[in-house]
Order: sequence, then C-alpha cells, then structure tokens
Amino acid sequence: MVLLRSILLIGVQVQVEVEVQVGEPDATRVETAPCPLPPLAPLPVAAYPPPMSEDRYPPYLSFLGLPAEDNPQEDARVAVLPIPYDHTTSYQAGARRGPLAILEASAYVETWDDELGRDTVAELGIATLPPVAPEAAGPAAMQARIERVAAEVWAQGRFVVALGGEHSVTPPLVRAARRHHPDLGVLQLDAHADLRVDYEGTPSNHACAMYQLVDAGVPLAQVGIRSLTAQEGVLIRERGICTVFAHEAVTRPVETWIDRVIDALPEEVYVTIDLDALDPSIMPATGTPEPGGLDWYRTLAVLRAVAAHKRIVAFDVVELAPHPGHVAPDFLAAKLVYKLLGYTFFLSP
Ligand SMILES: [Mn+2]
Repeated sequence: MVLLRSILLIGVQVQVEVEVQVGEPDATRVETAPCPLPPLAPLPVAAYPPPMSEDRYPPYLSFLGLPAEDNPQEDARVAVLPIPYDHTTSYQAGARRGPLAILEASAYVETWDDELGRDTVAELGIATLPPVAPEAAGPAAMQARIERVAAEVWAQGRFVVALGGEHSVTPPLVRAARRHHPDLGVLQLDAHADLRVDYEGTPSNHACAMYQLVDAGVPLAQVGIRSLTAQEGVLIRERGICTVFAHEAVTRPVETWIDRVIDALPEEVYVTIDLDALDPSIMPATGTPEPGGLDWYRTLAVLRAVAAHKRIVAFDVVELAPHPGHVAPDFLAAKLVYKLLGYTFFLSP
C-alpha cells in the first residue's frame, strides 16, 4: 500500500510538472503600439501622505487582479488611484467602499477587448497605487490632499485613473491635470448637474463639484443630467454650458446630439463619470439613484466618440456605493474603467 501510494504521489507530481512545462502560448498577447504619453519619470516620489514604503506599494489588491509577472508595476503607463472617501454624501453613504469593490470585481474582467481587438493591459501596463487616506480636517483639506497625491502621480508621467469615492474628488484631480494641460475641458457623465455654489456649508461638497471647475474657467460638457435646481439651470444658460439632458440623451440617437458635446470640448479632455449617469436598472448602487439614465451601450457610444475626436488626458469613475451581495454594479464599474482605457489609448486622434 505504501509503495502504491508513493507511486501514485510520484505520478501526480510528474503530471503537474509536465503541465507547467507544456503551458500554451498566450494567444491574446499583441505587440505594444506607440501611446500618446511622454516617457516615465523616475519612481517613486517622496512625501506621499500617508508615508509610502516599498511594503505598501502596490497594495494587496490590484486592478484586474493580475499576477505581478504579467503586469509589471514599474513599467506601467497607467496608474489606478483609489480614493475611498464619502464624507459629504447626502443620501445613501457608501461610496468610500466603491474603490475596493471595483478592484475586487476587476479581477474577473477579461483583458481581451473584443471591440478593439486588443489586450489593453498587456500593451499599457496598469499600476494600482495605495488608496488616498481620508482627511478628517474637512472636505477642503481632503480636496487639497487629493490634488497633492494626484500631482505626484502626474509627475511620474503616468496616466491617472481615479476611482471614487464621492464626486467631490474630481475638482482636485482636474486641478492636478490642468498643471500639465492648462487648456483642458471636462466631460461629465452624471444624473446631477453638480453646479451648486455651495452645499451644506462647504463649496467642497459633491453637489458643487462641477461649479468649482466652471468657476475656475474650465469648459464643461454634461451628458445624462436629470436632477438639478432652478439656480443650476440658470447657471447652465448664463455660462453657456453644453448640457445634454437625459430626456434627450436617452431617447434620441447619439448621432443627433454628440456633435454638440464634441464641439463644446477643447482638444484635451478630462472625463469624469458619476455612475449615477447610468440607469438604476443596471447601476442601482449609487448614493443618489435617479430613474431615466443611460444604458451600457449608449454610455460606451458617448465615450467612444469623445475618445475618437479628443485626447483624453485622465479620467475618474466615481460614486459607486456597493450593495453587499449584488456585484453586477461593481463589475459594470470595473469593466467601464477598462473599456475607457482602451478607447483613450487606441482611438485617440
Ligand atoms: Mn451624480
């Protein structure tokens, strides 16, 4: 019996070794193509809050969940920056758990993009940075921290993809991007105008995110809007903001209105996607779900058109407030991040 067991054990070991050696070549790999990015600067930069060490970089969960040998972090052209923060959320809190849920779900996103015919991560490399720590001193201090961290990522020459978190994370991300692209405009997918001057005692509220940018002179185009105040409506008219309200964006063909969005934006664009722009039937996991939103393919059509006509310099996906046990919204968010990365680098004019 002992002998037989040993033989069986040896048999298993041999079989395992053979499988490892025979391993089939990865048919999904394609040659790296030129990307519209400057070369990488040396890594990493000091004075990262909280203090960064080799032990904390990268974190234990990385976007797409790839083993390090398949996705070397030091060569990555893309940096995913999680910002688990939801201090000023008005209705349903939980966006602080969004980044982790997106990272978890991303492990199940297939890396071959069937629409583009490319393996986006194999060509670009995606590093996942440690999350930005929440700042207890208040919303303005948190925005300052986000801008500081984002500026360091920009200094490394990486393409910044931020995962929110509530929408107030966007103004500091855009401010960091503007240091490198001062003439950029912002494309906002959202159910809400986010054009309040201040809200609940602070201009750094999620409901004021786009006002902060417009007030700083940033050109803005909005798609999917279906919730705003009378004052925000007046501001849209007075400032000449390009707003495609949801009733048009959802019920009319994209081709009938997308040119207005393209024309309103400068050559360089920062894209901010508040996931509540999508319909709650496919994206219920947001802090303030609004009926009548975009579906999956219409969302992609908008992003594809903008990526094909403009140079997207950075983007964020915000406001996922995960529902425990209901992973479809988390996966949608992860796949949306990956799709937009592909559009950004492979459809760029
Ligand atoms: Mn919103």
